[in-house]
Amino acid sequence: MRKFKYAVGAFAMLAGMQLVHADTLDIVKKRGFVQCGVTTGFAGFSAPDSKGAWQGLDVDMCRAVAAAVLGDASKFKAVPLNSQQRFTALQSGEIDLLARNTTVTQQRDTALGAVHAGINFYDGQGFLVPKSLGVKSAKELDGATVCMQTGTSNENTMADWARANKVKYKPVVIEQFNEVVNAFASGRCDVFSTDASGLASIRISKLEKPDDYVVLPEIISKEPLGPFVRQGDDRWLNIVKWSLHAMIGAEELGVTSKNVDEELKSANPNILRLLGVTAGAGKNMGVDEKWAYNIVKQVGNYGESFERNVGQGSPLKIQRGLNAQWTDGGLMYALPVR
Ligand SMILES: N[C@@H](CCC(=O)N[C@@H](CS)C(=O)NCC(=O)O)C(=O)O
Repeated sequence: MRKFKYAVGAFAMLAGMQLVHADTLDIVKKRGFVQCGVTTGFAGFSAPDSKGAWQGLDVDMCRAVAAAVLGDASKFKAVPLNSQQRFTALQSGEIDLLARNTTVTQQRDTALGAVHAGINFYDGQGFLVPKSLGVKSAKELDGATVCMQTGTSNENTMADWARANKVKYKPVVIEQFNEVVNAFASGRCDVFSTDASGLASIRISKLEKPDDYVVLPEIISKEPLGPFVRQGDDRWLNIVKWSLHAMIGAEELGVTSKNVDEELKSANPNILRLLGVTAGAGKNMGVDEKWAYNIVKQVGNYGESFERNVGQGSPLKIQRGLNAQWTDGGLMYALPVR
């Protein structure tokens, strides 16, 4: 009986330890796919295409991690989450990775059991208004009704900006994305305020007559957007972080989905290390040496992903701006693979 009790105790301890030390990399390898938290449908960043396949700059983060860990970018499952649900889904283990236009803030990075793994889009909060409102600048928004989504950083940023600029406004805050968009489209509020990327996406993909709307020139905050993982799992954090840096680094090195096979014979040692011809980086992370090769071959480098999803190859036509490479005056600066 006593022995039995000890055995049960030891088992419980072990189970507890396993929970604490849950190794997402092992779990994902065993499961065979990545559970990736995305939006409920936000064109350019994460939205299903006409065939139901999820596409977007953020979805490419899911695909890159699947390619790095499982050798196949299609081995992920998109878990649609609204703004309010996202951190709970990460905390509870429902998702391995949150890849969904999420602003890195000090509070989110420390107090929610989550930690960011890099920045895949530098953004800022702005305002979308119908042209018929006759407003040219955010400073003219005194007395306006402002639509925002529950659980976004946009609510607080708007409040801070309005206080600092002595602008009075009435917030209309709604939990579901489509409902808040409909409230704006039907004139229940004068203004939609969220990240500039969100405004570009809403204008093009959600409003019947995009030309009847205009994004005001003011950007009132920094919204660095990036993937998040759970705290306490550094091996997994590294995989997500380095998957992003592999995409950014490949662009800097001129390695694309088209030329990656030729680049296996490159004379540049940085390229040979990135692509696993010179071994080491994969072993360091517990994945195949072809991790970054698979990312670039199947998903593309950061610039390819940007242009295809939100840039010139997409309806959004967002300029690279801050998201250009550091060598082109932007902020995208890959950490070296060596
Ligand atoms: N970057 C901001 C805003 C992100 C956000 O959730 N934006 C909304 C409005 S564009 C959204 O993506 N909604 C899509 C959804 O809930 O499915 C944040 O992290 O709080």
